[in-house]
Amino acid sequence: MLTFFNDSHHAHAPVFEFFRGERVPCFETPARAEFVKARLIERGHVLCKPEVDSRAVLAKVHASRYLSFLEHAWRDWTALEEGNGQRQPFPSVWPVRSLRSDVEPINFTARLGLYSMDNGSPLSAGTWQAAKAGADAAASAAAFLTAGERAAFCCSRPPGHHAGPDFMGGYCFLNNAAVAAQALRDGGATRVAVLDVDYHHGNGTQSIFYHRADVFFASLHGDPMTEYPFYLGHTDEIGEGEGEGFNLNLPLAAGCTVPQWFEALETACLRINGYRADALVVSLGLDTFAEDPISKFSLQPDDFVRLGARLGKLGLPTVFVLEGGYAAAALGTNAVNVIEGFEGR
Ligand code: SP5
Ligand code: ZN
Repeated sequence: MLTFFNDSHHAHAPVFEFFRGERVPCFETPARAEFVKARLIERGHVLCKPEVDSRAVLAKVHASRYLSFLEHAWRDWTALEEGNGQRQPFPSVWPVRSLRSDVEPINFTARLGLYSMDNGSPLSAGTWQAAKAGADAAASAAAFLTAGERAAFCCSRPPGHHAGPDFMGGYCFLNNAAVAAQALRDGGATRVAVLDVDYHHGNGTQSIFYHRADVFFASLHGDPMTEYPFYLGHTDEIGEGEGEGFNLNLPLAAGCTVPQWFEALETACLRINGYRADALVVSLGLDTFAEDPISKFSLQPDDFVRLGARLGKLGLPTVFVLEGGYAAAALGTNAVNVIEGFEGR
């Protein structure tokens, strides 16, 4: 399968995140993408560099004031104080209910809070460069599909599905899956389905397309009553306005069985068939893996082959976008298993 790899992913390398009140090493590391790359090469897949500039598409899925903040965040942070280059910025205040989010403050930390859903998405020097190259990969993959290619895989990090119209969160900054879906629409696809199989609900992607009928969003994920991102991903979220009926959430209990997971996958696939999509974007989180350090589903490496095979049966031009998955050393095998299941290898 044609694959896109953004070499500048290395530029995004924050050192620590907060976890249960402690500073811990980041779960979302550069090594993740390198493990996937190594396995792709080993299995003979073609690696391409992203060459399409996603800026025009980004402007359709993200707010312009958010994009400008993100592009200049590191410059602004390091200009604040000597030594900030060696420190990570974190938000400490958020405009929750009754506070204003229409006015952008001047204070850096206040702006960071305005554009963040959590304190778990640390920025580093090259965050914008890495995230932008990941979005370029998604746009490049979509361009190849528009030109007639059957499928493409984007091995990009940071991930994207928690990033909403105007906020970062959950290690995500730019919503690569949304970029792929929008680019497919712009390339002439009438209806695009986005299927999110990451352990965590794809709140960002859902929000971006919630009022639209031209992009159907379906997600299977850990129940938000107990699992991140907590505040979205319930079954009664079916879309709004024009988008009503074009959003499907299938929350599953943390600790659910593999057959239960595949049953939900089947439900999502049947709905995608009913939607008569002409292209598919898969938010491929691999944190459903049994050994994942932060998640509670129990898929085994062979189950990823089965996942790929089921997706292949949909018979649609497909862009795979890598999302989560934190058992880094197993990511290569699990990602390639999906691809090879899809290809019927
Ligand atoms: C893209 C993606 O997978 N983002 C996930 C972000 C999750 N961030 C919050 C992590 C909280 C983990 N709680 C784990 C409890 C493990 N014992
Ligand atoms: Zn995840």
